[in-house]
Amino acid sequence: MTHAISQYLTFTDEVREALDSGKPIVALETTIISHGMPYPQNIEMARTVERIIREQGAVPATIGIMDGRVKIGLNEQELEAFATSNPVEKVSRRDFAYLLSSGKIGATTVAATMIGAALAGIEVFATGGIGGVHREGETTMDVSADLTELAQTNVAVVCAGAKSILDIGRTLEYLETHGVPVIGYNTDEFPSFYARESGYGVDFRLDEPAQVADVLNKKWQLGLQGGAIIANPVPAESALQHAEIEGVIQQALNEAKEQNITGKKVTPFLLARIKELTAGRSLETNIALVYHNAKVAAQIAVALKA
Ligand code: PSU
Ligand code: MN
Repeated sequence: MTHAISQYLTFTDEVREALDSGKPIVALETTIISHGMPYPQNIEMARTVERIIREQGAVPATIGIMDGRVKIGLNEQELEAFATSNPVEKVSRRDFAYLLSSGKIGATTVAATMIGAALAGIEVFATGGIGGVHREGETTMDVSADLTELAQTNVAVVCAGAKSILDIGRTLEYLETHGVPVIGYNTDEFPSFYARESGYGVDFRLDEPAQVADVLNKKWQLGLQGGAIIANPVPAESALQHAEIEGVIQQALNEAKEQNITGKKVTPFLLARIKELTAGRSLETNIALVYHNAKVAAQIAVALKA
């Protein structure tokens, strides 16, 4: 890493040591903590996810921006700050340099966490769901910067697919155009976050961490730039039914439109309304799928070092 880059990164001792000794590491995002879930479930989730990754023999690196630095790994006090501070900026690629310059606290999205992970040399990242092409995105042009990041940054993102607040078909078309492989982990169908199904297939199905690691190694060894999506469905016992969540999503989308919610506020607004409208059931599902993604991501990170 060049000095120009390293002067902006701060590592916890645990992550520094793991990088130096070639141990498997899994990156985690902070937007899911600051903007994706309410307190105190967010801090509880953030701690548990790190524990799950350690149990699998990998090291967690939760990434966020604070004090003009990209933090690669957060200590307990820093995790608390992301869980409780108000406001915390939501940082995507566009916002990244401004946040460093301002010294404000910024929670990184999938896109910005991929940037941080790649700068640090971390290849695997676990999250909940990715952003994508929004419904009516063909007219609003609301397409998440997560997709353009996946097109260019070499990090594998383990997620439970994309929420049906998005246009999943167009999201997959976008990923295909930009050469991002969508790997179904133990599934032939692309999952829709709360539900295990979406009606859309995946590009390739793989059932073992070593198989995923082999594809990633070959892709990157060949210099095929960009990330990959490892789509890991929510465990059946925690899943919601597609039909059951669809009405709630439609209502949340209508409200966002009525209230003229635009730009980066759209996704947090929809997430919060869905949680309210399902009386917290969606939150339980959300937490369960993040834990499952963390476990699978850690297994893939371990396989990549084997
Ligand atoms: N989808 C979720 N939960 C989340 C997000 C998306 O189910 O917390 C967050 C992620 O950080 C993702 C971001 O990168 O929202 C996408 O925001 P936007 O649509 O504004 O790009
Ligand atoms: Mn958007």
